[in-house]
Amino acid sequence: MCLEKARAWINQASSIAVLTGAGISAESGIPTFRGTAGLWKQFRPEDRATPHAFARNPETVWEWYDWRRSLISQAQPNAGHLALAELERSTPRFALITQNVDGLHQRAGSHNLLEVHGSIWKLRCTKCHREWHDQTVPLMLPPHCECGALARPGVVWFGEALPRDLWSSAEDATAASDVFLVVGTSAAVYPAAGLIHLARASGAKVVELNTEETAISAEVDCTLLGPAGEILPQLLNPNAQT
Ligand code: BJW
Ligand code: ZN
Repeated sequence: MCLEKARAWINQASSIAVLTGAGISAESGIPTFRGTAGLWKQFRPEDRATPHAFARNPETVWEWYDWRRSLISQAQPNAGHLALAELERSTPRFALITQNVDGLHQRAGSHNLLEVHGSIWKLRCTKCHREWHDQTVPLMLPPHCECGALARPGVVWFGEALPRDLWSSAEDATAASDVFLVVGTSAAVYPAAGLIHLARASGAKVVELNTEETAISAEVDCTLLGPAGEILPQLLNPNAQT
């Protein structure tokens, strides 16, 4: 049974890496991107999450990000985020690689966190490239840098490179892992999804947690089907009932 096998692999592991996606925050009330209730059913990625969309219409893009900032500011980390923070405390080498920009892993107490798609709480100047944190909700739109130029959300849009140092740390942690957990991601977006292939090629046991089967289910060692907020505590808490 996957739950028992995965527990044994985790207990024996000295190095664990985890890749999370929007699904881990779904139980906190934050919409995912794909699927029937996903953001991409309402908005086209080309109109909201590309440099071209921002250049064409910064106000519309900022309104969308400001709405999401407001939603996230009212959300709380759930049992899945908390279970991963606890796993970090009990694992000698641990990295949490997240595609999420919501900051809920930090708020749950995770430290060795690699936000490979950036953070919705960061702003970046389009001219001098200065980056800063701003938790104001709502923002005065569109926000500007102290140099006077327009600011953009500090996230990674389609067609943009992931932050180089973070990405190379994510690859190193993946390649070094004995167990690689893939939580709440459709594994549709690259290069992040490529970490799953890297983990397998490096000999890690790969365990997927998702409410449904995904593009990578056939390639992983086992898949645990169910909500991350329920499955992660069951998997990681040795006293939990199964
Ligand atoms: C639950 C649950 C519950 C629900 N419990 N589970 C190779 C092949 C094909 C294409 C490419 C390729 N390499 C690059 C590309 C192009 C592109 C890409 O991948 N396109 C594909 C979509 C076709 N990639 C890029 O453009 C990337 N950049 C790049 O490659 O640069 C190259 C370059 C190099 C050098 C110079 C210049 C360029 C960048 C990708 C950036 C993605 N950005 C976004 C927006 C971030 C900001 C924001 O939030 O607004 O990132 S798009 C969006 O998708 C967001 C997410 O992080 C990302 C992944 O989504 P995720 O997290 O998997 O969410 P969902 O909704 O897809 O899935 C949720 C899952 O949860 C589902 O499976 C549910 O079942 C599950 N679930 N409830 C557990 N309770
Ligand atoms: Zn500036």
